[in-house]
Amino acid sequence: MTQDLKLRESTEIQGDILAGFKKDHVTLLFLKFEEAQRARTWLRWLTPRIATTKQVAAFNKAFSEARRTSGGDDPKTLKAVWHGVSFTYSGLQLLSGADPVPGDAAGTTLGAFKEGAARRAGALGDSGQSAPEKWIFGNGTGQAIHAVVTVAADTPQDLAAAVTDQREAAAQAKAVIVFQQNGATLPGSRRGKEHFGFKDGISEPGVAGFDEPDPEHPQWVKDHPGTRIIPAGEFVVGLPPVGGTVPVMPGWALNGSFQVVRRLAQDVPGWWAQVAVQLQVLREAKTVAQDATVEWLAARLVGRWRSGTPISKCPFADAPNDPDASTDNDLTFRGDELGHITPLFSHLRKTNPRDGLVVTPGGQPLPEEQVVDNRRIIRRGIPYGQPFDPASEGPGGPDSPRGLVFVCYQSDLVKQFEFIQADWVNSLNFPPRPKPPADEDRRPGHDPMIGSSGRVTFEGVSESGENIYQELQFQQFVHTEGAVYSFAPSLSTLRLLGAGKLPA
Ligand code: N7H
Repeated sequence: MTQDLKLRESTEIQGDILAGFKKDHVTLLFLKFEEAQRARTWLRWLTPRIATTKQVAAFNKAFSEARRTSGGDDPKTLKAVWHGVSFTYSGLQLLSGADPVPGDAAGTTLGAFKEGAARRAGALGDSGQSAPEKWIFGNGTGQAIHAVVTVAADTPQDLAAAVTDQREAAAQAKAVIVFQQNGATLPGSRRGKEHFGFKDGISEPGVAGFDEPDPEHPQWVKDHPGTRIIPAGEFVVGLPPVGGTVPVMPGWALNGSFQVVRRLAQDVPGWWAQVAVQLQVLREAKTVAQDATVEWLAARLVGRWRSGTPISKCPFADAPNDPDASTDNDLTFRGDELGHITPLFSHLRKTNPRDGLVVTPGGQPLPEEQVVDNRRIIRRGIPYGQPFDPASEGPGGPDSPRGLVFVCYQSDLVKQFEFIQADWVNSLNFPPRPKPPADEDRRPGHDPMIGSSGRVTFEGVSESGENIYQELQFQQFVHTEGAVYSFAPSLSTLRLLGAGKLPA
């Protein structure tokens, strides 16, 4: 271990943030405390059980090595149960008896944290069926949430035992379990995929001081071409972010990270039926080849085929048996400024436009370190519910609840998660189309995977080589059913909170 990777040794930063629990079975418990003293006693019991970055990084390394030597199978004897904890604004206030964000913090990450997810919902497109009044947790009018406990395990049995311990501890502390959200990786060939059927968790930012740089391309993580190494301060408060200037933050926040939790329901048959309908529109308008398939269009909405293979590399067909293609993160959108290969509205370009941002007609693409590196998030989501089975009338059937427990970490809620959701996913104009004003009606539109309902512009090239386009109307098949903004503090802060103190 080199001195440069000292974050791998951190016993301060919680383990899920940089290392990632990476378990197949996860439960989130949303707790509300009735009384501060009991909450502090509970936290003193919980703190020694919270996984540190050092523990999780060492385990994940040993696990990967064992898997490599066994030819790719998961080592059955290497198991761990991990715990993480985060607190809402009112949770920190209850534990410490002090205001964690005194004064006016409007417009900053502390302001967003103080307001909470429900009050920020309007700007994020959470309206109609996704409106906070309909949420099953975090809605601001029902039970308050003080803490979110994450329990992660390799087997359902280990998870169940650990969750029972947590429920007993909560009962002793007279805490109410406002909601329990279970999640699990999908079984069999769907493992690693989300419910629509696409491989997830491929592109995560590398973190300086945690991930080893590639000797040839030090801007990338070793053995992960294309995975850029981002300054750790983008994810952990108090460390240097992009640009090097550490923002002034309260003492309790140092070595912690803001956590976003969103329960995102997915209507799988609805979404796929919509893709089939839109393909028909494109065929009738002769904007796509007559033999284009539903899979072909779906891959363009994501930016990758189901296997994970990027369409920028393999535009014509998936490469499901090529393991390198399915984890390929060495993508460029340069030369595809109009989105003829990977559409501008694709989920990939909406959430990480990489090197494909061109703001002036005919201009040069903007460098990623200036415009994208400070907008990254670390995603730790996991599916919930039964996988879709069209033949089932019970669990697995079309009406059975399913979706993604979206979890992400960042050092700034406004600049990172909220910006991606509001200014990229739900912006009609993002990524900007580098064309003169006459083409203004060709706005990319919302992200048709997760964005609000609306228009997107599909662009292509006719057989005679002309640029052609077709408007499509997309309905929303991903809905927010609950959301929480919380903060995962350092181990030192947890110990102080257990004593009723809050470092200012
Ligand atoms: Fe997305 N999906 O199945 O379509 N996401 N996402 N996401 N997402 C990604 O690269 C999906 C959501 C990001 O660096 C992949 O890991 C679904 C939210 C980011 O190239 C797939 C839901 C936000 C990336 C999905 C959902 C993001 C990303 C490709 C909700 C943030 C990395 C696999 C139900 C606001 C982009 C991969 C990059 C990738 C899907 C939600 C962000 C398949 C189903 C809410 C930053």
